[in-house]
Amino acid sequence: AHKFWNTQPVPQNESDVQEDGVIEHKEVSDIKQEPYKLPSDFEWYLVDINNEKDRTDVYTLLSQNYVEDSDAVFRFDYSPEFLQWALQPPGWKQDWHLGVRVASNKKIVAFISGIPANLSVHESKLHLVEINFLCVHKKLRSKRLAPVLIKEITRRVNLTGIFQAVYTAGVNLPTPISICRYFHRPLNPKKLCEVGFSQLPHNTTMASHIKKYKLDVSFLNLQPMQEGDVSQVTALLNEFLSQFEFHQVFSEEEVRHMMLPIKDVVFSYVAKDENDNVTDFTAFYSLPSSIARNPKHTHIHAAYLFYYAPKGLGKDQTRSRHLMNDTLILAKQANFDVVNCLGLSHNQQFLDELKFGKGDGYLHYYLYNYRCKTIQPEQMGLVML
Ligand code: YNC
Ligand code: MG
Repeated sequence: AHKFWNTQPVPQNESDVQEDGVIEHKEVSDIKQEPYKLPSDFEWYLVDINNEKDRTDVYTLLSQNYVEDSDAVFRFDYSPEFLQWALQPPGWKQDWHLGVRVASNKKIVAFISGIPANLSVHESKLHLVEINFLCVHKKLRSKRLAPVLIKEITRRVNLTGIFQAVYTAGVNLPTPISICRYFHRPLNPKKLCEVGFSQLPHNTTMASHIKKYKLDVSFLNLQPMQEGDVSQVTALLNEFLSQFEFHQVFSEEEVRHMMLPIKDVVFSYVAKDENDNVTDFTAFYSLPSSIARNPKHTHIHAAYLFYYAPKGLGKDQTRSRHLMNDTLILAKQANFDVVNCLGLSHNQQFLDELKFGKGDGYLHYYLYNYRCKTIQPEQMGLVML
């Protein structure tokens, strides 16, 4: 019984996904012009993410109220600079940076966002929005505010002629197109034990635990990605991703925005051959988690594996392992405590060998207003922030 989701154009159960296609056919002229009503005392507010005050206000809401682990110890702490980057890819709209404020004191107490993207789903091309950063202040939970945020962003997106969305969540809703497990590769195993993120295995000393995760040899001469690499990275990445049943499709402008390095936000590297052509690409983003009530540490500094493309497109598994080994070394050099990733696309080629451990969490992928036969994790080529 999902009071809200049962009213929405999403498959209501697994037996409803035999054939791909649009669920509900709508037109812009069918969409109402007036915003949905909020409870009195609250008002809609379009966030200006380039304004420092607004950016800090959204950052504060998320840093205190966004996604936590099941024990409420670790909470995502996306930085203000990260949010400024994540919310402004080519074609972004302020109309889709939707906040809710308390009318009296103008405090931002809820948020949801959308950004445009292109996906390929079993060979069909979808121009849609990625929905992310849905958050309601802890004091306003369970009051059915989330469905109002979802309906209002849907209305705003529909008014631009877009009728599909993709989103991910830790929770199970009607109906996942794919479920991917989280994996974790310790870089600072001692700290991860001190904060309770990992446990020292029985019959193991800290010294041997630390030794296990040492990284020494690097294989490829990875260098920070530069502007001049954008067109070759776009071609290489799109070719790699096109192997998967479900994948994002990038324009050069999107690669320029999403993949070029930004200090403390996104880290990306290329390997080149003797003719200076890009042969391999790898990227990760910085997403720390704050730690509740720890005397010694305030944050886990986590690098999340973003997109990559090895020479040979993953047909040579050794190359994939070498590329990821060197990605781990670069994350270690940048002072991250752990590299996290999902068990999707070709990641099984290196997870065991490079000592990633299985996590407790699973990420569910969903489509809005599009039916899609279940995607196996190894056929998933979309990584969201
Ligand atoms: C969730 N994560 O099932 P039913 S992920 C979607 N995504 O509805 P209330 C969710 N729906 O079951 P609360 C959801 N979590 O009765 C809950 N729901 O049909 C559903 N947490 O609403 C839930 N951020 O307001 C139920 O619940 C209804 O006050 C209950 O608010 C929920 O960004 C939430 O995990 C998540 O801030 C805002 O708990 C709150 O609890 C919170 O009474 C911590 O809501 C942070 C957190 C979610 C991260 C994310 C993706 C969101 C996708 C939203 C769906 C987009 C659809 C496509 C729209 C565009 C379409 C076009 C074109
Ligand atoms: Mg609520």
